[in-house]
Amino acid sequence: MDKEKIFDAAQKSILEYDANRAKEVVQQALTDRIDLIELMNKGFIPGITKVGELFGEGSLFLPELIQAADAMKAATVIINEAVPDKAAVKSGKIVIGTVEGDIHDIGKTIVVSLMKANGFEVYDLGRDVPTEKFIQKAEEVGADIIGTSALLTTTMEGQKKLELALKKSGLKGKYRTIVGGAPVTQRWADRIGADAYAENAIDGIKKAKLLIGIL
Ligand code: B12
Repeated sequence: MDKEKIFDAAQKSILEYDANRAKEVVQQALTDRIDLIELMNKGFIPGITKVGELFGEGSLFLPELIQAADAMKAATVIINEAVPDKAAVKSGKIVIGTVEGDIHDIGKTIVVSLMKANGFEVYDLGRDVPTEKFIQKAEEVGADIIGTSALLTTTMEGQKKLELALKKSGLKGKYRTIVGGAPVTQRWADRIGADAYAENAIDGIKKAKLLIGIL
């Protein structure tokens, strides 16, 4: 199938809250050897972004939003599994998750896909992750970076809590931190003392590489 048609179908599957269709589109892309990261960037992400806008302006409600998110999740899970883990060219270890109290994980999961595709060894802690767990995992695996995602203005506090906990335990500097999520800004990162802020997944890769000095 034509590449553009697949991107359109991907976007449509999210806008129509159709998880089965979303999965089919990924399978089709796999068969047609279409770059899955491009499929994400040009198909699924525009779809969920549009859904977010519709929800924001009140023309779509929570039940639809949940279904759209499920469809997005179904696609990202298969993509994540299919994205080759570039074991031979590991560029750094990153522990990543969505902060405590926050169950938004679509954006974080996209970041995970792209990090993996760029040779990072990724430890994905999922969502609603307590501060201590980020630190514990980073210590366990000898991480270079800890990445946190926050989608609610209230849960952004979790990113601040991590900075404070790192300082308190003398680990600030041992791990570089990167923050992301729709309400998060560079200003917030500066304020809490995070080492980097990323606006989106692609920016996240760039910043992560800068943090570990390979860019
Ligand atoms: C989908 C969605 C949901 C889904 C989440 C499903 C899931 N599994 O993730 C569901 C339906 C469950 C949900 C629930 C809720 N939601 Co909601 N949700 C959204 C929505 C529409 C889209 C979020 C999304 O997935 N965007 C697409 C991804 C690709 O973008 P992203 O997350 O920003 O990620 C990108 C970048 O930010 C960056 N990034 C993100 N994280 C990280 C991390 C690192 C390390 C890096 C480098 C980069 C990075 O890279 C990503 C890819 O490019 C947003 C609207 C919006 N404008 O954001 C509301 C929104 C975030 N939700 C909102 C609210 C209020 C809620 C609820 C409280 C609703 C309720 N009344 O119950 C609950 C919260 C429950 C909880 N405790 O967490 C509000 C938040 C308001 C605020 N300012 O705090 C928003 C803004 C909607 C709105 N306009 O009111 N939600």
